[in-house]
Amino acid sequence: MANVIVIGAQWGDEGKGKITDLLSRSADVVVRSQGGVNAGHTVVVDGQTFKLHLIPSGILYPDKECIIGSGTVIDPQVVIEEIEQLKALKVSVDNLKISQTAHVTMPYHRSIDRASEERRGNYKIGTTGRGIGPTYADKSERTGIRVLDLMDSTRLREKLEWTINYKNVILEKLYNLPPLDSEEVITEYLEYAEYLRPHVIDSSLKVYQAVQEKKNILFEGAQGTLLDLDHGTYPYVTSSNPIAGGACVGAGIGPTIIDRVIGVAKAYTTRVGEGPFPTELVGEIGEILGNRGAEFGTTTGRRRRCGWFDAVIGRYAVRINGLDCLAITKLDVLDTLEEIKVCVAYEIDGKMCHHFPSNVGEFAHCKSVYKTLPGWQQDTTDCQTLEDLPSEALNYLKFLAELMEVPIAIVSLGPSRDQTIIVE
Ligand code: 2SA
Ligand code: MG
Repeated sequence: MANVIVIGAQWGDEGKGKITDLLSRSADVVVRSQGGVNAGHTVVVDGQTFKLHLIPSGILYPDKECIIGSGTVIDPQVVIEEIEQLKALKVSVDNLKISQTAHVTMPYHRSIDRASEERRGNYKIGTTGRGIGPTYADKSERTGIRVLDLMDSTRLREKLEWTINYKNVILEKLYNLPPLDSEEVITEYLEYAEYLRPHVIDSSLKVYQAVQEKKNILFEGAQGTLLDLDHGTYPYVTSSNPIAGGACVGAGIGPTIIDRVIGVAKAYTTRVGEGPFPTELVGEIGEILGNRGAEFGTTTGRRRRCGWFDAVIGRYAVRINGLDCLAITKLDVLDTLEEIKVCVAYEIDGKMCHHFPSNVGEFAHCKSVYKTLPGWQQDTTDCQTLEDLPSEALNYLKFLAELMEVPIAIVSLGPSRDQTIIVE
């Protein structure tokens, strides 16, 4: 197992939750490095469905240490709700650790996220409205509140009195929203602080100690490569770095400790929120994928846009993340289709393009060039090995691996743990 990063190779929702849950079995420590409660992981264990937002899915194993790292943003209210839900389902959270240098999402972040989206009109991003962008913006602007501020009531009061005064000007003058009462917010957050205090640690040190003790560490990515702030489809991205490099930054470790990077991709493509999507299917097949794949956001319940597999994006994810291999999920969703298309290249202004264009203007008007493959029209949900798969399904997988020039190590054929083929 060693030290492994799992990342999303598309626009998020690739089924990372299931894959990390699977890999968690051989891990001693599971780390979330970036993102906040905008993420949504659905894990099904023994018929029970767990919807997790910030807590790593490794929490479902009592013997794993789960760390919410420094590069994440933490909405204490949501995390506490998540902890309470787990406790109600008799899942222990004693092994949950929260970085003291992670940033905290405050009520003004959520208000500003929603209000600024509204103000953008046609230029809106389609955020999850969870205050993610404004929390990271404050981090960059150096006006953020960190978990360690939350743990010190004097410092919290000092910082929040100043910050809320400043944010109230924005809320009132720019967005015509009611101002926040700093005393109320301070009281609320001091209660959260007491609840979370037993979990708060120096996370980078903890991860390093695990490295020294030769423990197996799994870095669990949230969102996906194309939502990366630097390398995604800007501005239709999230405000963190979901790519493999982001895992090192967010966890506070050096890249030399990473042994393997696994990319997770659906057998087709989905995206939530606004922004260009070359292989999007707006007609009947899009509906079939959406319904068979239950393509609704875990966090916001929004319907996900669906389209064919895009190998240009796949190759880009291989490059940007240095992927060693791929996990292909939801192959079974394609079971009923007569034929299946794969985007092998783009046509941009009459020119063929095999590389993902970093100019979003070009990306917005590129046309997909497809190769059509025969479907298998058979149920694959019980297949346990590659040999069990219909030959067309196997050919489809081989074609994807050839196009992306990386091996496929895992194939997922349904939500439960046993609907999985491990190739190597
Ligand atoms: P934000 O809220 O600032 O991070 O939104 C910015 C863009 O990033 C997209 N985004 C996501 N896309 C897919 N899945 C995500 N998580 C949830 C899930 C989504 C949900 O796992 O199901 O429930 O709607 C996620 N988080 C952020 C978002 O759509 C914007 O395009
Ligand atoms: Mg998700």
